[in-house]
Amino acid sequence: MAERDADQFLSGVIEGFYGPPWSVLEREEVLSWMQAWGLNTYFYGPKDDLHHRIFWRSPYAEAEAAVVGHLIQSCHSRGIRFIYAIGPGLDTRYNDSSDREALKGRFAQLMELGCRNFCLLFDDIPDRMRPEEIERWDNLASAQSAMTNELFAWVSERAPGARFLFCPTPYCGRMEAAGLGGPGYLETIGSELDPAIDVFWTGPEIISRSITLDETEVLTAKLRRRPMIWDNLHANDYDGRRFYCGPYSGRDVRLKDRVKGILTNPNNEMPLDFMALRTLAAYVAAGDSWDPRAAFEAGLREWLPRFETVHQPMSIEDLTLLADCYYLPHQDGATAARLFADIAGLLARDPSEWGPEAGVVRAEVQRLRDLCARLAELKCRPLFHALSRRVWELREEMDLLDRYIGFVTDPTNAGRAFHSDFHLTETYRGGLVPRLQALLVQSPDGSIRSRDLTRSKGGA
Ligand code: GDL
Repeated sequence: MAERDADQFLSGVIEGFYGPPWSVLEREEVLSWMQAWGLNTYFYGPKDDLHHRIFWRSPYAEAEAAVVGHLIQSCHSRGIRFIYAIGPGLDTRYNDSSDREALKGRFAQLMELGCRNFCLLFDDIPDRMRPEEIERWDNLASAQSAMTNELFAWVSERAPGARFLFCPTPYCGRMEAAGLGGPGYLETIGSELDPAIDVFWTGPEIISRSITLDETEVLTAKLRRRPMIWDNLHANDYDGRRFYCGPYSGRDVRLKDRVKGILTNPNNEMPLDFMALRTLAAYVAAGDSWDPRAAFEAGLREWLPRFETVHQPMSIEDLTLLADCYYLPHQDGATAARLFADIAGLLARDPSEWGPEAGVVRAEVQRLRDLCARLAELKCRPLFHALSRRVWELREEMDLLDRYIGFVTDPTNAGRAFHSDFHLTETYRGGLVPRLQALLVQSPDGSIRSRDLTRSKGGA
């Protein structure tokens, strides 16, 4: 890796989600994309690799070590930096030297496998210390800084110039505002953590719609260094019904000059990460201007060949519609937003007032339903498997809408209630979770209250 490793802007991928880690083949494909598109860093931290978090003290058994070793070598052969992360925070004892020795043991094993760059993650852990730790360290930030500095010094002796990263316990604006980690946590990190260590930040939220230059400047002053962005924009581990293939957006192109790097923690389903990584790479390569929609359209043209089917070919318009339905966490893509508005506008009116636009909306609905069904014909089966369960649900809804609009526009059905044999209670939108979801209702302002209370207050 480059001599002045410490100065390089990091761009790339975090395998850092909850859920099944990627397979060897999936990682190889991600690396080949990264290599082709100029992303320089692969960050290994899948929450559910048992040795990453729950059993962080135990080294890998031989076969597991071989898998990680292969990944490290594969990164290096492609000129991609590999960073290994451990999350000891669930049960670490900050003033127990045997825990630090355990970490050194883990790092030593990884160094033998060729790893040089490391990270200690303290995200998603209890922000408490034991009484004896409080007595010694006073606050969590000091305890974590001391531990991280010791490990950084240990690694630096053996791998001079290697990158070392740290994820704070409050890693976004909302957590900081809530006082997670205790008062002055970030300022303490700023003053006590070795200045050569990079500090992660996910933006104002865990999943941040935007990350502004002003917020970043304030943070930089507190941390006494520019942050490293851990971007969860395309992460979907928190909602298995969705995935995101919209463009990298909500980040001014000048943000690149204000941070140490941008690493994205994308969808669990690797075949669905093409757009997340392609558009991040385009953003990293962009000059003074950044047009997310143009990057999206260009990315889709590159993605389209993967949608080869056994029968009717998928057009760029088809793929745009599909991708617009699964765009970004806070936003539908343009064609999906239009379709939703058309459907909602129609259903908001009494069917007796519907005119020819009902037929137009119905045709749009049928088109999306048929498109979803045609995905079963994809030649790339991993891509179909990744899409299948999510898109199934969309198809069901389109099918129901088609049947409903068809029923109510048929004058012979006047006065009759609509039923669908394909949408029966209990097997359609069924199960405990949807029933639980219906009990607490969330308003657009984010407030949540009991459905029954809402009804009685509203007099319904
Ligand atoms: C998180 C976790 C991350 C997870 C993501 C999205 C960080 C630093 N940690 O809070 O592992 O995938 O949210 O659910 O982001």
